[in-house]
Amino acid sequence: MFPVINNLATGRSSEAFREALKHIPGGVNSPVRAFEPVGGQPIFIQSGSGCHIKDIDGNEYIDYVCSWGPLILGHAEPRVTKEVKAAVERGTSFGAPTELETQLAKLIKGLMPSIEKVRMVNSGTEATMSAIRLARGFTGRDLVIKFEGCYHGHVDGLLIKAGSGATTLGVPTSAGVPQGYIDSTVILPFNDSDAVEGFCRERGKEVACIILEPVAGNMGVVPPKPGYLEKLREITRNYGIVLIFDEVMTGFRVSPGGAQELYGVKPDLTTLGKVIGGGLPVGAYGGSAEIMDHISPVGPVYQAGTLSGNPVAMSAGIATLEGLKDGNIYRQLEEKSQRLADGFEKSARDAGVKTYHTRVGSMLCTFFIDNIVYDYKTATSSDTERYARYFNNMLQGGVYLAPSQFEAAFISAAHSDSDIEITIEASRQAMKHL
Ligand code: KE4
Repeated sequence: MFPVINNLATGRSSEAFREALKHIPGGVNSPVRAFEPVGGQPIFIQSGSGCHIKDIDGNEYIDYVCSWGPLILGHAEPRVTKEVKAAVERGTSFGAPTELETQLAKLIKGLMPSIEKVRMVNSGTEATMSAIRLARGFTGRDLVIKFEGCYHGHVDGLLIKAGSGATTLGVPTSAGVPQGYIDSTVILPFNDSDAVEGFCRERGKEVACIILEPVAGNMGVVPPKPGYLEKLREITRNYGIVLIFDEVMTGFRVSPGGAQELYGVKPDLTTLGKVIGGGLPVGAYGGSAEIMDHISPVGPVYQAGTLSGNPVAMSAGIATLEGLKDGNIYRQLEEKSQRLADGFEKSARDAGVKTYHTRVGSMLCTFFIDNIVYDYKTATSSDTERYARYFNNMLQGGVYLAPSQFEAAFISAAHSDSDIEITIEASRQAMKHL
């Protein structure tokens, strides 16, 4: 049965979007939600349960956005919901320490041994912004190396050749970023360690940090080439550069200990978000005590936040990480993700559609391209119009993918075998009707 849903342009979501446009820039509070790159209008969500979301017209979808990664246990997960409700009833915020912050810090440290101390913030952006300031304060150096297509939130100095919505909406280098920031940010191609080695040979002693997504998830999913992360670790050690793994997306997603566990490469600092908030606003950055003790009030690098470590958000994060301790979850995520990736690939092949598929753990991507993808240049040569048609065919088929080629699809513990089969069938139909 295809299409399943056909009131996307005429229903209540359309009215809600018109109303939102009067009050909110683009009608959305984050650009990637706007649907511009895939045409049409965003659907307004009424509720979510497990791996399903329902829009305000009553249409139901199998969700692979999962709030852009946080909901690895699914929507309205019973344990998370219970802990959040209990926390709210004890008071939502005190602006004073609670034991919940220490509890979440210990859970994070237990899963990422490279982290000896961790500071909670309220978003991935705050985490990366703070980690960079810390690296600069710790080294006394100014330059930051980032990679084309990696996205680290809307930090001024990193909105240069950035991925995610910045690339999707055609502004990889944002307006409003002062020249001084641009001069202190060095952009190199992802997955090219020779480029890093060459730059550091000339100016390595001026570089405070290298920040990267160890698995890029904001230009579509682009895994590191074999040996790439190890080489960056060697170069940064040689030049006294702080290596920052931005694991906001990969943390507790690609393995219990994130990409640093999966690839066996320990960074100096790690930034986190998404999963550690379980759907509430939490970010964090952490690393060796030697570096982290440069942060106020211990050291000279200032960083603060009214709601940092908020007890309600901490409760959601703790319940989520505790929920991930179920030994079968990662095995099941791996199996389901592999089956879905195979199904997507076969649906394209059987329809004669040229695609390139990538997957690391339970984050995956289908590029509409007839060659391999290993960096920003190859990723952005994908046929985004074809992706848009595929996205809309899948949406009409009751499957909610990221409304951009340059994002990831996420699988949660709540996606059942039946959901995966239904999704594969929807993809077969969507590919045939491209
Ligand atoms: P937030 O400030 O959005 O919490 O986190 C920024 C961030 C940092 N680092 C990585 C690797 C990230 O993926 C992100 C945010 N990811 C995007 C989706 N690709 C968030 C979605 C959005 O911008 O609305």
